[in-house]
Amino acid sequence: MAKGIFVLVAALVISSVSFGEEPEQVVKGLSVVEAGKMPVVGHAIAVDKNIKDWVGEAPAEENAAAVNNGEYIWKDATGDDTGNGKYTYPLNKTLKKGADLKEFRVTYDKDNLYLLLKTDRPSDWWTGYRMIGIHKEGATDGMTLLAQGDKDEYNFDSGTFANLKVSPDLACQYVVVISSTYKGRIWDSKGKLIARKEDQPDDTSGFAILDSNWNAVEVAIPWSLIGGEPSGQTWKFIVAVGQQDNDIVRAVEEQASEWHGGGGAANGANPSIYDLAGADKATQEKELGSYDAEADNGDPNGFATIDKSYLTVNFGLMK
Ligand SMILES: [Ca+2]
Ligand SMILES: [Ca+2]
Ligand SMILES: [Ca+2]
Repeated sequence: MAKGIFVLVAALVISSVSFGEEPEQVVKGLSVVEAGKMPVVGHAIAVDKNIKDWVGEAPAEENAAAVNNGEYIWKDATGDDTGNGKYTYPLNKTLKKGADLKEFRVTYDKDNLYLLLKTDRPSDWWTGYRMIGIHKEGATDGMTLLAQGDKDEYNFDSGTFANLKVSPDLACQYVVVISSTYKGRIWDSKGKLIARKEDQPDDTSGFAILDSNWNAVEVAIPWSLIGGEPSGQTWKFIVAVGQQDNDIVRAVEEQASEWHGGGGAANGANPSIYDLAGADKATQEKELGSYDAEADNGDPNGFATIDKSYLTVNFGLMK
């Protein structure tokens, strides 16, 4: 009898293994270099507040990349939203989080580049200030200062005011910024504003931005706005996340206060960016901490420089 029960139990175990649910697909995380060699096939996305059309599986590991189901996917670490390692959030409860990058995805079709940015969800509708620098490999023009803006104007059309620059190897042909749940700007290699989205009659046609649940945003950028389709090209993306303040970046100061985070420099030369894509926490902290605390306020020579925190996307040959 005991033997009979054993056989029965063994048979049940075997059948549950054989006919149980399929294990979830586990996608192995790749380094930025490895993923940058894999052509992304691309597929269409509807910018419609629903992110279910992003069908790629994210890698299992944090701070790792994957190319899956026609998408480039970077899975950023959770909890690395500490800027130079010391940044804290403002004290007001509506601004206590919201600048922790979780995922950055890229895909495309013949008309548009599509981006998805996932972050942690803020306590209120103050979604983050998300900057995406685009460097096309082989391009000779570009700006190393990421559309800083004119201090006399201090508005979203003028620039980012993020106190951030990139190394000459990463000089950007375009800088895209997403602010709030639906607004955006694109500047070109000379820092000239070339596209705006504000739900106004003069919005740039085709530049689409829609938020989903305050923790993900879909973006469509027509190829015609950013130099044409990238068939066979390799682009680098510099992705930086901060908080927003009247649609420019919210300054991180030396001491946290109700409306400003702390952990920066006395003179305000530090970048107002909490998180980057493309590198581990130590590298990110070093890069966001590479400002000159003695430089004059607003002097780009003192700004932090991004050199290693980027993603490499290999666009396949378009048919
Ligand atoms: Ca969608
Ligand atoms: Ca993060
Ligand atoms: Ca990060």
